[in-house]
Amino acid sequence: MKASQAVIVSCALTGAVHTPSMSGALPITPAQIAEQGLEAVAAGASILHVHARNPRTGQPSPNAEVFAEFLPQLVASGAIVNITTGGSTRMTWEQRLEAALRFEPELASLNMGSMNFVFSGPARRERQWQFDWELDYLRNSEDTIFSNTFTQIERTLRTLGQDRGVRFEFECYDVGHLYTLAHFLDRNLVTPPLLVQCVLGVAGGIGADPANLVHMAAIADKLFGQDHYLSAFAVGRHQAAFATQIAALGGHIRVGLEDNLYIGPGQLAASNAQQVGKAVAIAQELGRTIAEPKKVRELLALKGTTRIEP
Ligand code: KMH
Ligand code: ZN
Repeated sequence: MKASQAVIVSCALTGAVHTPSMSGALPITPAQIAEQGLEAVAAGASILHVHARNPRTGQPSPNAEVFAEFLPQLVASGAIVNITTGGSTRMTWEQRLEAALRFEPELASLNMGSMNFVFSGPARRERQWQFDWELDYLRNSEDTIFSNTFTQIERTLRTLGQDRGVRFEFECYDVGHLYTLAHFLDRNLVTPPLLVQCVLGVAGGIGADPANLVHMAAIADKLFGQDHYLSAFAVGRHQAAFATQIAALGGHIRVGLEDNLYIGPGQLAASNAQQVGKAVAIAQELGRTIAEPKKVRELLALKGTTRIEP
C-alpha cells in the first residue's frame, strides 16, 4: 500500500443494517445525522460515510430530498462527504444512485460484488420493537441478495466516476472483490490512487479473523501496489480490534454506528464521536497521526466539492 503516517479516519454515521430499537444513539433524522456528523468531525473523522433514513420511521431511505436536509451542514464542516451507493439491500440500483447522482460528491461508496448480506441476528433476541417494519426487515436479510453485478459497477464508474468526477471507497467483503477491482483497474475504468476498504465479519462475506485481513492486505499489495491506500473495518464487536490491526499495518480506519452500536463489551456507544475518539486514541498510541480533510483530499486526489444547492 501507499505509505501515509497520517491515518484517514472514516465514520459511517447510520447505515442501513441497524434499526431504531437497537440503540437510542443511532441517528435517524436529518438533524440527528448532522449533529452526530459534526461531532465526529470534531473528534477526528475526515470522511463521513452517509446514508439517509425516513425521519418518521427510521427506515433506510434513498430519497435525495432527505439527504438534502443534512448534507449542507456536513459539507460546511469541511469534512469529506462520502455518499453511499450501497443504500440498503432492499433498494433498486436506481434508488441507490439517486443521491450520489444529484449531489456529485467527492467520494461515494462502491461495493465490489454481489453477495449474501445477513443481519438477522438481533431478530432472535427479545426486545421491544418501536416500529413494525424492523423485525421483518432483519429476518428478510436471510433471503435477499446484495446485488452489485459487473454491469452495475461499470455503470456507476462511468456515470459517477468518469462523468462527474466522483471518486470511490471500494468496499471489498472478500478476497474475490479485490480481483474484481483489479479487473476494472485493468480496463482503466478506475484510476489510482484507490481507497480500498476491506470489510470483515458480514455474514456472507469474509470472517473477522486477523489472518483474513493480513491475507487481504497481501493480495491488495500484489494487485495494486503503490496505487492504493488500504482501510479496513470489522462489523460488530470486532470493530476496535480491527481498527488496531489495520492501524498497526499502516492502513486506515473506519468506525461508526452503521457497523457497530457498541463502545465496549455490552456497552452501547453514546454517539459516533465516541467511537471516533477511541479510533483516534488507538492510532495515536501506535505512533500514527490523524489526517485532516485537506490532507485526505491530497492523498486520494479528490475534487474537493459536493454539489449542494444554495
Ligand atoms: N455497512 C457496510 C458493511 C455502502 O454503504 O455502500 C456496508 C456499506 C455499503 O457501507
Ligand atoms: Zn454504508
